[in-house]
Amino acid sequence: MPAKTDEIVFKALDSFKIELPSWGFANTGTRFGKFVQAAAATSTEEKFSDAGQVNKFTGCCPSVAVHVLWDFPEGTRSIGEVKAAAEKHGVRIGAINPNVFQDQIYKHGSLGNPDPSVRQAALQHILDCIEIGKATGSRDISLWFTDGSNFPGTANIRHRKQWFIEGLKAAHDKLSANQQLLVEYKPFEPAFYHTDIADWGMSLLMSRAAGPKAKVLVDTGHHYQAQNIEQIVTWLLSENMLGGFHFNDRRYADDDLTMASIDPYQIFRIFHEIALFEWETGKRADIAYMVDQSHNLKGKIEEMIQTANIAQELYAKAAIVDRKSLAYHQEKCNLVDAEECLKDAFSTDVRPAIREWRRAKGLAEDPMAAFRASGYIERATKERQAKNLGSISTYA
Ligand code: RM4
Ligand code: MN
Ligand code: MN
Repeated sequence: MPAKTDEIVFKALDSFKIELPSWGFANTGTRFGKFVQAAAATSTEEKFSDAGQVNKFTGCCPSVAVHVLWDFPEGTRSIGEVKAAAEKHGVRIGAINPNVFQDQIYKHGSLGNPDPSVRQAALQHILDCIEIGKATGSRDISLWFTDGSNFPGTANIRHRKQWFIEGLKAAHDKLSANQQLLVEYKPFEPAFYHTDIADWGMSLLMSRAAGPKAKVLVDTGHHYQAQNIEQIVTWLLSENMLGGFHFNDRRYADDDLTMASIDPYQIFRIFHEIALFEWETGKRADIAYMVDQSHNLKGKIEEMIQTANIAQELYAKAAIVDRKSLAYHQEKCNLVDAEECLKDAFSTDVRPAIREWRRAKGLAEDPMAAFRASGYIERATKERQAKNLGSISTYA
């Protein structure tokens, strides 16, 4: 690989961080059942401990997104304890995810519920999360709503839209100067007729209505089949409205499989559009890269290391696209040459350069092998198996 390519890869990796979700370390399953893993995290502290391992071996995952209901059992009263646990394991608390979907009151929605007292309760929880974010120094409040309906005629879609705007505005009002709202969309599930924030356009309108510190969050699993996600990404970038990503892969619906396991070219194309935007504008796109996966079958820490590895690899491949040639070929409508520009970069084996980058950073060349050799999983199994096998697992 030419020295120049190595240099580009090094620079790209230096700037690339991806946030881990606390919920990726606990036992999860499908609606049909859960296969409990003996070594899975059983507490918020154990989730941080596991995330700390991923960061220790990959060097690119310094922060952990938290789900407030699952990680802050006492709400704002848990802040001190949770903060201390993160510090102890060398990770930072990242995006704060409110949970306005699990409580019984949310059967017919949260901010879009026809009952004003439920809307108020949902707003109050989001405001508590904003306070938690202030206390933990987290910039992002990451909002995902299950709101919607299952049957035609059962909900007033326009009223619900208005209630959402009111709620998001009220939340936006309470942000500190360095906080922001990320508004996630999803076309269906759990609602199967209409979802209040179903696609990026709705999310964009909601964010704009909420205020200047609200942006769109793109979860790669939250689209209809065949949707061109990288086009959404470029449009949001050009509108300065791309706030962040939840990465995962899918084949059918919101499958939450390992990032790039089904279609690595998809993630490469997303990273390429971001790199192209940064190259053309000369400015860094301020994007929260986050993982949102559910590890039901693979070992959770191993799956997360695998995810961090592939994320780095695809980010590096996107960085080495010959953008000057690409621009030339696009201009001349040289279709084959333009396409080959992307494919050349995608086909380049950047792994030797990544290994070298790791060596230079004092990291293990092979994070997975180093983790396996560390004995961590054996220790965790011993410590946690009684709790895991003896309890009915929850999504938290
Ligand atoms: C949703 C969505 C949210 C995540 C929950 C657990 O499908 O992706 O981002 O917080 O799952
Ligand atoms: Mn998500
Ligand atoms: Mn999802």
